[in-house]
Amino acid sequence: MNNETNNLNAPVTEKYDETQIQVLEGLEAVRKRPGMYIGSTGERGLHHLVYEIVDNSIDEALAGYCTEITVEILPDDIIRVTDNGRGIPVGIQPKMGIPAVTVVFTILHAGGKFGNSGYKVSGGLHGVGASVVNALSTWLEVEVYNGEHIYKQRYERGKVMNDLQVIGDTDRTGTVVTFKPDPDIFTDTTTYDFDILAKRLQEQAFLNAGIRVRLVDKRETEPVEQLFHYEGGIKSYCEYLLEKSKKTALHDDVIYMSVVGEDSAAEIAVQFNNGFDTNIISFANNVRTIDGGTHEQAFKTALTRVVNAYGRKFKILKDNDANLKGDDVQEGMTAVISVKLKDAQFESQTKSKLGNTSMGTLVNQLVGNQLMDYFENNPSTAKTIMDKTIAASNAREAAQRARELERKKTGLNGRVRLPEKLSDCISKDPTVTELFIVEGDSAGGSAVKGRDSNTQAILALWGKMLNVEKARIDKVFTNEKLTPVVISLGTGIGENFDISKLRYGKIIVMADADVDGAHIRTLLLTFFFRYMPELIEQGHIYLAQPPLFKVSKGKKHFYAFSDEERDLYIAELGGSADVQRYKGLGEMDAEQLWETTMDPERRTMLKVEMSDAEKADEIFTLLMGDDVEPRREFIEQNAKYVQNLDF
Ligand code: TTJ
Repeated sequence: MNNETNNLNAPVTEKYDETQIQVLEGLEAVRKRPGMYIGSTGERGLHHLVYEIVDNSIDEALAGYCTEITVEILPDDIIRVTDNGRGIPVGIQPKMGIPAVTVVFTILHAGGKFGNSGYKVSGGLHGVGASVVNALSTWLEVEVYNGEHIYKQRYERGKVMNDLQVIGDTDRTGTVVTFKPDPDIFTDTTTYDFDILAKRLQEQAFLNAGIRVRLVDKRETEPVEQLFHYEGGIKSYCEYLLEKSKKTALHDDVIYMSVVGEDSAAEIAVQFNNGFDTNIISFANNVRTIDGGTHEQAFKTALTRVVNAYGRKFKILKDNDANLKGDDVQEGMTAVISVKLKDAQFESQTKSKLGNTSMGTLVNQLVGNQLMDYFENNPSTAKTIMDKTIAASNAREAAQRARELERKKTGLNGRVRLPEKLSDCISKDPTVTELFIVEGDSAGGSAVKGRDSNTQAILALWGKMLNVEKARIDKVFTNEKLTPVVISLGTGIGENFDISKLRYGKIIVMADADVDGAHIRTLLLTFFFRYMPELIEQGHIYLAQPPLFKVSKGKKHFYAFSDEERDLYIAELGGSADVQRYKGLGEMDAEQLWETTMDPERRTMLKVEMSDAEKADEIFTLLMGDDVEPRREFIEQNAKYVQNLDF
């Protein structure tokens, strides 16, 4: 780089004129389509201007010549960036015939030509440089301190206002750039947000260990200042992220790995905590790669491989144990990955995914070598990480088994498929819908025919099988018989029970008025109590009351629900009445079932109430026994007589 001082106040040459025309056309394009160069003209774009300038100072720091960068927000939201680097060269650039510093600020895409870090970012929004900032500023002034003189040049909306001038002498070196974003461009806002700038500058300080980055807000009378300085670099970043997460580290030292190649470099900091989240933050050439890419992928793959290899080598993993998975290793992990490379390729829509395969190879080797060494040299940390990973793996497998069991139990496999034995109603409004759980297929058939299909659904259960099993209630719970009930209700079961998903407001158990019917009622109530107590607590469970007798004479008939009632009707009809005893629901036709048991206008039902859950549990336990009588008593005690239910 030609760094000689020329006669800066010499008359403008012809060549200067030609260049100037090109320049104006270039920067005019930036002002016409600012979004193409800085992404947006909103708040993001406004802040992007600062990053574009600061990136130049960071490059100088990477080159090893700059240790301090100061960003000031001055009154009127004017930005000033100062560094203590070598200063932008002021000598005449041979090709253009104008000072290099003028080229930097007036020629599009000139940014990067003067940074000699070798890692300049190509593509994307980054590295378009100082000329774009200049083009989008009402005015911009640059001062260069080269250890001898202070040089200054001013631009307005990208146009050179004066030749580069010497304005004084100095023994210091550095660059000062001051600019005012153009409100004609940034029409949303020209107000800077301290926190937005702070976050980005802090990130840059973490990524460039040792550098001092200061942010000073001078807009108010009392200036606000923050200094970002981390000797630990990305190790400090990891510690900072842990602190922010409020989790506890599982090991004191952050694991750090780094490699510097010829045209590339990679460094990784990792720490595990007692939480469950994974936080991986990756960068390429100091640019955040939100979508990851080759560096991040290689890190994850190599990490999993090393953890498994270590586990096998030291028999922490048994021969027939399966390999630990990436997700298990990464649980509760914070990692910062920072890579630098020539000709970085950025992919994905947002250009925030690193594509260079060579970087995958480098990171893979880095982790493969250095992490294994670290584990072998720090066995207690290695053991802690192994234990955490195995715990995560066990938890994941247990959760998987539980999900499968749940699916088996409820038959819920993603989308709900209603049971075959359910004849659903038309309405989906649980404030009006009812589910009749009916014993036996033939009764089920009558119920389906007789019902009001608008609001009444019928679930036919079991048939005769249950009688064989008698009181083996635990078997009933675990086998498939209650599955259709759970699916029909829609609530799920146990831990996953959700009453808001209940598909029917009334669940009516309709069983025969005999001992077997009582048995079935008890089984169902026990099931509801154990697995869906809210259904009982919130008054959703009812017992249908089918008649025991039909008393008829000629065209007249009455249904009787007790012996006393029967005798009453016989007397009323005068002696020779015909008495039919219903042994089961199956003996009634659809019409009869409707008018005696199902019609909301005429039916009688018992509402099951559990005022004292603890006491009820005891009763249920009692009911598990072989005696039928206590069960019948229970039903009588816990069912409240309600007529013509309408609530
Ligand atoms: C380039 O190589 C020769 C010595 O100077 C190198 C250089 O350009 N250094 C440099 C540029 N330091 N700081 C900058 C810089 C600082 C700001 C605030 C803005 C811009 C555009 C560049």
